Amino acid sequence: NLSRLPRGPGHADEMPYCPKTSPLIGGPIHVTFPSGLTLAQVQRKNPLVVRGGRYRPPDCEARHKTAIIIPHRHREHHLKFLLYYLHPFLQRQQEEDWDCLFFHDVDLIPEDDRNLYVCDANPKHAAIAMDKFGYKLPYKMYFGGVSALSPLHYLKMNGFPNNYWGWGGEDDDIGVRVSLAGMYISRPSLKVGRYKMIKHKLDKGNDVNPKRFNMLAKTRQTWKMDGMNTVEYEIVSREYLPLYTNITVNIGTES
Ligand code: BGN
Repeated sequence: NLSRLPRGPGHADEMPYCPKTSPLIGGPIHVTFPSGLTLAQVQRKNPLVVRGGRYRPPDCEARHKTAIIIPHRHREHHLKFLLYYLHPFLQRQQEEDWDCLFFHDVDLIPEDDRNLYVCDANPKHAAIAMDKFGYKLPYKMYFGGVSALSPLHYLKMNGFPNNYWGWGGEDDDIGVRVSLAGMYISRPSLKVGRYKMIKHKLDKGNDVNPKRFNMLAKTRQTWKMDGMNTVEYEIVSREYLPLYTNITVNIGTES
C-alpha cells in the first residue's frame, strides 16, 4: 500500500522523475558525534521531513521508495545520531517511502553518499565495510548491520527467525535463508559500503547466545517452519514523531 504524501499548494500533479543519479550526492561523509545534539536541532535541519519521519523530494518524482526499519531497545541516544546523518543522506538520494525495506542497526552511520538506499534484484548487504572490522568484510557470509530486502525477497525467505534470543547468529541465519530461498547476496563496493559504529558496551539483558551455533546448523530444517509465518508480537504503541515513527512491540520472552 503505497500511500501518497500530500503535495503542498503550488506542486503540479505531474512532475518529472528525479534524475537517475541524484545531483545532490557527494562522496565520503565525515562522521563525528556532536556533543549536546538534540532531536529538535535535527528537526530544524530537516524542515521537509514530515510526521512519522517521511520525506519526498519537493521538485521531482522519486524513482525509489525505501522504508528504514531500525529495531532497538533503549538506544535513543544512538538513534539521535543516526537520524542526524540519515535524514540529510536520504534527502540527497531523492527518495520517498517505500517499496524497499532497509533493516538498519541503530549504531551504524553510513560514511559515503554513494551507498544508495535502494533495493537490488537480490537481497543486498550494505554494511560491507565497518570501521570495527578494519573496513573489510569480517567473513564471506556476513549479512549483519545494514541490509536491504524487497517485500518479495522477505516473503521468499519466510522473513526472519523468531527463536534467537540474546546476542549473535540471527544475522547469519538471515544470510543462510537468502541462499536457501534461491537468492544471492548483492553488495556495494568496499569503497562505498562504509560505516562508522557508535562505540558502546554490550546491552544489559542481552548476553551472548550459547545456542546460536546449534541453531545455525539447523536453519536448513527450520526456516520454513519458523519465520514470517509464525511471528507473534503485540503492538504496544505507535507514535508518529516529527523525525521517525516509533512502534513499540512486545515480543515476549524466550520460551
Ligand atoms: C558473528 C556473529 C554475528 C555478528 C558478527 C559480527 C555468530 C554465530 C556464530 C556461528 N555470529 O560471529 O551475529 O553480527 O559476528 O559481530 O556469533
